[in-house]
Amino acid sequence: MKKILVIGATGQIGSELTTELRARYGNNNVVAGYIPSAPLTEALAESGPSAIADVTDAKQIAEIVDKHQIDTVYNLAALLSAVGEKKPLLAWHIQIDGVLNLLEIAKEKNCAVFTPSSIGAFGNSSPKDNTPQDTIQRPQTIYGISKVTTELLSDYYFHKYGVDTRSVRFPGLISYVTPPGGGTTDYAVDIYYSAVKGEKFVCPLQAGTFMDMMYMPDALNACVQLMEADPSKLIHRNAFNIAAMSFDPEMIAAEVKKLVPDFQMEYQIDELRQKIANSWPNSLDDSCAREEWGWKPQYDLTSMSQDMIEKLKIKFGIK
Ligand code: AKB
Repeated sequence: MKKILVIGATGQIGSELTTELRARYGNNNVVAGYIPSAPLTEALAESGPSAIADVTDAKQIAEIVDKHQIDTVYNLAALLSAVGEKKPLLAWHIQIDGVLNLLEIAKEKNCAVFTPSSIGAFGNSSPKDNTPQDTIQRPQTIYGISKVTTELLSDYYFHKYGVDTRSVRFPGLISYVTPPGGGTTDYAVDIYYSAVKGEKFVCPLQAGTFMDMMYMPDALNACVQLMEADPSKLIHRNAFNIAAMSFDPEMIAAEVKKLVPDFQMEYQIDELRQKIANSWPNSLDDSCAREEWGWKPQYDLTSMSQDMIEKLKIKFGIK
């Protein structure tokens, strides 16, 4: 049985991934790593072991790995794209120094490592449509720079030291459980919350801004499926393009309106987010992930919207 540490277990992905991993591998085999400024929920604290795990503190991470005999680390600590632009040095510290700490520990203690990359690892000079797996990556944000560096380090530690590094380039992730914070794709989560609460949604991105998005259950499956994949089949050790759907604000608003007929949206453009979104791909080519480890998403915009609205109504007790 695997012994897993999730760093960033209270974040948007980590909170659900920790629960999913505990269900698959047993509660006691998954340590929820968190920092005091983002404390554990009662559910996470009570369902299995936990530890303060600041990825920038190498000694602390090494001690957790030793104490719990960890063999696999999911590292989800990150500042997302928009907030990273406001705190670039902190983003660098967490996403470069932190990743390097972890890879050194993984090399010494023989752990597999998953640190996600993102569509943010591409930039203005990357092909916009059906962006290939291997292409130009010159991002304009510190978030993107840190993700490209993580990809290169993952390759380096795999080829030089045999560390079992695996990763995906996540699109915008949509979930009704833990809200994201400080991302460029967050509008595609916020829109559902506004619709269910009967509020007018103020969209920060222009109509016609296309980006790849994914429903959280597919994202969680991607993490687990990739970490379970036959290593001999994996040609890419930096990060795989994965995709499920691509839409712009008009398309998601139309889908929401089908389910909440009174829904209304207006535009108030956030310049920083718009600039970042303009530099990212419209859609990714995920054929390498499909071929090398059988990636296949379950949700499209319609089925995701139905589930989001249904689950949010339950969450807020709305009939
Ligand atoms: C963000 O918008 O910063 C993230 C991402 C696409 O990596 N959701």
